[in-house]
Amino acid sequence: MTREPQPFPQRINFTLDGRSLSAEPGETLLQAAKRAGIDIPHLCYKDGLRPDGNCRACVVEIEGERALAASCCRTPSEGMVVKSQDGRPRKAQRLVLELLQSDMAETRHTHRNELDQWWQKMELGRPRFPVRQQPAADLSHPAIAVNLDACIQCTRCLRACREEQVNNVIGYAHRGATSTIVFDAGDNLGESSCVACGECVQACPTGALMPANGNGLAHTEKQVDSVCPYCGVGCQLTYHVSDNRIRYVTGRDGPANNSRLCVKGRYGLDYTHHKHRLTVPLIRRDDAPKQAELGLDHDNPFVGFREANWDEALALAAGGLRNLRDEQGPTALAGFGSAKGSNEEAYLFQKLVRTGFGSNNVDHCTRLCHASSVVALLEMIGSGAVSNPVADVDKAEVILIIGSNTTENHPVAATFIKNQVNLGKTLIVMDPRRTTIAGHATHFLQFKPDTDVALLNAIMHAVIEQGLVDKEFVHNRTSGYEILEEHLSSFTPEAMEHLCGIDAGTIREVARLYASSKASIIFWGMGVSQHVHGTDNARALISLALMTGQIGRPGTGLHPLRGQNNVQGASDVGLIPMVFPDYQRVDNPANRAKFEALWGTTLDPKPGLTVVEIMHAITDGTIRGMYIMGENPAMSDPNLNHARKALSSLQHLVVQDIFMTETAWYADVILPATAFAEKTGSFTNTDRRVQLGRQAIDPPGQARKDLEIIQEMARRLGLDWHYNHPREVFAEMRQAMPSIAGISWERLEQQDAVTYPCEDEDDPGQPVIFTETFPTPSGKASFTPAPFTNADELPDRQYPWVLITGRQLEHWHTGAMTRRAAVLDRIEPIPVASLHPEELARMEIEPGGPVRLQSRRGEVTAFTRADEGISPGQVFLPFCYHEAAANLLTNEALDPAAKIPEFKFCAIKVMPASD
Ligand SMILES: Nc1nc2c(c(=O)[nH]1)N[C@H]1C(S)=C(S)[C@@H](COP(=O)(O)OP(=O)(O)OC[C@H]3O[C@@H](n4cnc5c(=O)[nH]c(N)nc54)[C@H](O)[C@@H]3O)O[C@H]1N2
Ligand SMILES: Nc1nc2c(c(=O)[nH]1)N[C@H]1C(S)=C(S)[C@@H](COP(=O)(O)OP(=O)(O)OC[C@H]3O[C@@H](n4cnc5c(=O)[nH]c(N)nc54)[C@H](O)[C@@H]3O)O[C@H]1N2
Ligand SMILES: [Mo]
Repeated sequence: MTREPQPFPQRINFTLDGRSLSAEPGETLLQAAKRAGIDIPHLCYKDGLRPDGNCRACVVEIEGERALAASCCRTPSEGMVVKSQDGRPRKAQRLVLELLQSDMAETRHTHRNELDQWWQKMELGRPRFPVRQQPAADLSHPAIAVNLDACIQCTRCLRACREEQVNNVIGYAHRGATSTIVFDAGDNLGESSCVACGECVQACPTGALMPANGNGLAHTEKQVDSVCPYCGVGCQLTYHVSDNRIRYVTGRDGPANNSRLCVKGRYGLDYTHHKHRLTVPLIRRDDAPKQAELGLDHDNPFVGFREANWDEALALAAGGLRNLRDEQGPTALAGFGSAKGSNEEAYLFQKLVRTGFGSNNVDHCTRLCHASSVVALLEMIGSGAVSNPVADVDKAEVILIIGSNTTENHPVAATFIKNQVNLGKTLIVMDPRRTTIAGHATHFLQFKPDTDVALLNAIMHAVIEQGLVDKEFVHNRTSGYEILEEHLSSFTPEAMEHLCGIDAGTIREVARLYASSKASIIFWGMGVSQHVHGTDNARALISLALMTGQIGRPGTGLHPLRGQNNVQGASDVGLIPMVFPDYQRVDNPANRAKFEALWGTTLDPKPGLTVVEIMHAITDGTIRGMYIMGENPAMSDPNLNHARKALSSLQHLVVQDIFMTETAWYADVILPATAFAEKTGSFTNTDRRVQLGRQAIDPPGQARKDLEIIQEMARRLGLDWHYNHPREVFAEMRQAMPSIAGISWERLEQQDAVTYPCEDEDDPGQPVIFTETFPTPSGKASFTPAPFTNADELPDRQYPWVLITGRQLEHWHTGAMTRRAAVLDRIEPIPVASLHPEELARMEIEPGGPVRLQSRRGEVTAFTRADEGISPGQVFLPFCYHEAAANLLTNEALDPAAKIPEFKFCAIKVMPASD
């Protein structure tokens, strides 16, 4: 490709207060001054927000102009002469600050009041003007305190809320002296549609918006840069710490979040300090029933356990596993590692199972998550990794989201998508529920659950029909297209519209938009993957991208949004039964030889069992002992009555967690581990970006670092391991994993984020992949046609409703962490089931009233929420509430290729709780 020579960007020379300065193109006077170390007061301006120029604190005098100019909005022109530090502009600046200061109440809500800071810098005296009438405080929101007596109406909060996060809650109302910010239609914040992302708090210069409960007032001793422990977006943040407590958190300017956070990252980290933290090793008492028929009593969780010292607990924990291994062979054991832990922890955990237990029976929650996406991706394009980072949406013309409730589950990623919609991009959302992101879509396809393949095949049919196949891409970069084309011939939009519930015209339009745009990108989530035909759903999506050539360039590709903060990393480092680190198959002799040499041992050539298969193997009596670190299968596995029975029938169970989880109740030994903020490690986000989580506080009581505990276990299983720091584990990982060979620990410490593939230390990392070839033997991608099939269990007369399970913004999976985070639990304290209001009316259930949900496998009672976004005949139930555990109802039927269970569809009955 030949490139036009780019003219060197012209810098603009101008004079400020007698100094010759030069500005970058587009740079404002204020920014150029700041860079040169010249202080011009400013309040309504904040880096990252659109300059608004409303406060006039930053006015400057420009030679030849009569009116003073707001330097935050004005760019210099060549030869401009500007004055900011004395005379007319300085007088005006002082007057503005004085007027604002006289409106401030006596009480301060923050120590970092920017108005006060400028006030001191400019050495101003007491304001001369009378104080205005002060508005009352609004303390109705659990996360955010509103004290408008400190508001200077700079509208930074409004821009943060509307333009940055696009949550559209804060507005500006009234005129003149009564003008004020408002929430929605003037509601109290607590009753408004606020999602508590706290971006407004971070933006507010005066403390008018602050963390509730005075948390933001705390003086902190140290600040520690880290990342968020919740989802795969990988937001960088800073902990503000004093007395070994995280006092509050601010967003850091990381590549995945540009300083933005969501409610969990900003207000949800106090689980770390919760009184339920495990602080001492626990051992099941000899007199306690082994079968854990203690009842699951959340008010009395420690019944049946006694405290032990570490030596005793570790001896028993590892001894029980060792005995089973020696007596019954390696396959009597299995391990679940964690996608909440670091790469180093996950790497050592799978190495422990493979070299200490002696089998490949190691898996983790990825099996319940994107396993089907990964199977389809590996099969068709040779790699399970995302092709482009989320941030690439700025280069896309069309953004397609399917089966992902992005605003709730990847909230910060969603902000970047919403930003693009505001710039006029096309957003197509496909989901059986009208979620918040659907409200931002230009095209929302509320199709029938379980019919992804019908809809996607019809879209592909329409692509062919409209002559929009990218023939050159298909020819050069793929094989097997003819079989796909033939397969699609019967999937006409007309034939599919009744199946999927989307009219043929819309199918054709969406096909045209997606296929003909310069760059289209697809994001998908659990709505696609968690079906018995999840792999086929993903295959259809991948085929769509391949046939239209919408992959392999900036702004165009495939992005299965990764869920847990480190599910990408845990998978990469081999916490999967069929593959060693870097997806090297265990049944390939060359791979095995390589790892046998690296680890100095012999390895099992047989792929191990997956999560749900392990539960079945326990029931069958083949697996007798387990080590579970940082997972809560007694809440997160399907058909819990079965899974819990299996766990309780284990001969020996070791659980390593930070809380007494439902899973821990079945344990023989419980090892108290450290929470995210109490240890250091590397984590890989959904963009394939490796980032550092840094230790900020010490663990409580006798809790120990996961990395240490794994090693203590390993030594007692006969392995001579001595890694003194995560960096030593990372160094070994680099030897085993070509994809991260170029990332050193030092580089992570310096750069804070490095994207892989990163082959050597000079490689800047590759955010966009598959640009020339696909990592398959032929270098080409291949098509796998997907047939349309139904869910395993369809509604019938006895169980006529469809149950969809999933998530809520404020809670994390099984609730272990977020239900112990005060603000999050206050916002969503009780189990809710969402139903269409007409259905509630028909059953004469008041919204908020209790409802009984029953499947062939179990029953729960939850409180209803009227939601027009869900279709009649369907119920949406989050799985975070132990009082109404959704997985008591779900079906454990598996996708045959990926072994992922069908969390997204099963048949239930619904009745008022009184029946
Ligand atoms: N707040 C919060 N955020 C999280 C998590 C959390 O627990 N809480 N968990 C993290 C993890 S591990 C993951 S995997 C992600 C998951 O993130 P998402 O994939 O967004 O999660 P879900 O809520 O499970 O389901 C997504 C959507 O699938 C839709 N759906 C249901 N049935 C179908 C169907 O048949 N077809 C299609 N196409 N869609 C369907 C649902 O209506 C729902 O909107 O979130 C991550 N982020
Ligand atoms: N019905 C239904 N079920 C589902 C899903 C669904 O959509 N519907 N989604 C599935 C998906 S996608 C996923 S990813 C799984 C998630 O399932 P799980 O991984 O089982 O769920 P979590 O609640 O995230 O469990 C994490 C555990 O790690 C502990 N923990 C946190 N930090 C640390 C740490 O630093 N060290 C240690 N040792 N422990 C720690 C927490 O206390 C918690 O017990 O759920 C699956 N189950
Ligand atoms: Mo997940």
